[in-house]
Amino acid sequence: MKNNIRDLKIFATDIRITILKGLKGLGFGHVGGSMSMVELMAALYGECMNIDAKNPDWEDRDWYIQSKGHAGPAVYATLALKGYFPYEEIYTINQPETNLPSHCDRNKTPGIDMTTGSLGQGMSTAIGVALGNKLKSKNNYTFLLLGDGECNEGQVWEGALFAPQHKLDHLIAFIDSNKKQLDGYCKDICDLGDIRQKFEDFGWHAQEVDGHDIEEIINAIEKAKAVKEKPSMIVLDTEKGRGCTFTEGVLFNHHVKFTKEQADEAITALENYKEML
Ligand SMILES: Cc1ncc(C[n+]2csc(CCOP(=O)(O)OP(=O)(O)O)c2C)c(N)n1
Repeated sequence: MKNNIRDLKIFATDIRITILKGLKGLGFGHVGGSMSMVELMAALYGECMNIDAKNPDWEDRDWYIQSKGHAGPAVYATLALKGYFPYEEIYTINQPETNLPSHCDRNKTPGIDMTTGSLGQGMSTAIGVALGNKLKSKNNYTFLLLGDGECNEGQVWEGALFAPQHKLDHLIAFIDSNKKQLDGYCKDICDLGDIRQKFEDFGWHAQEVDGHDIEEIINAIEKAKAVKEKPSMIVLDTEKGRGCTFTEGVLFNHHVKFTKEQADEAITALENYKEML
């Protein structure tokens, strides 16, 4: 590993703090699904991705497709901390004239590789990018994040068939398996069953790890990079709303309203946690 794990945990905590700072002015947002994917952001942008914040369109960069586009605040917080744009822009999330709309838009935000929001589409785009790079004999990776609720979309399963057939071994996908979608538990709406096993059965190299353990995620990415002639799926066992005092353990925490006091309390708790790391 290039970085030590403590630094990556601090980075993850700063991502959570930045999400809250960014949404505090509005008092609402997709907090639940943003918080559950934070350790993935820390692993990818803190350790694993070959990127250059000063040159976001660099042709040979690793790509990141945020298919669950409603969790844009988690990506914006990460990009702000990495210096893709001035940190102060985070205070404009989802406000008029912003470069950081509620759902990700590649024409607005430096570092955003796909405009998303309609669930399922990221799978097709990530495959297109990975296939294009393979045809050009490039070695860069395409990383893709899907939600578990998003996996109810048929488009995901079309891609699940296509990627192994075309041996897209530089496509590394993740599912944020936080067990919930917009209006309840995934198992009550359209049960995915053993989603890791399903991707393995479709011909993917498929792993499952603790999605809040940065080291486990990094190790899984290293394993995925060593696999030849198969795309990789890494299922992240996560908790929706993780690490935020007013969403953790709350049943309906997909899109939440909160007060400035609640945001400040959550930020203080995270600052205290950071001190103890
Ligand atoms: C095609 C499509 N259908 C419905 C929606 C509305 N929608 C937005 S978020 C969401 C739930 C997504 O759940 P999941 O993928 O598990 O995301 P997470 O829990 O990680 O936030 C839904 C149904 C959408 N954005 N796109």
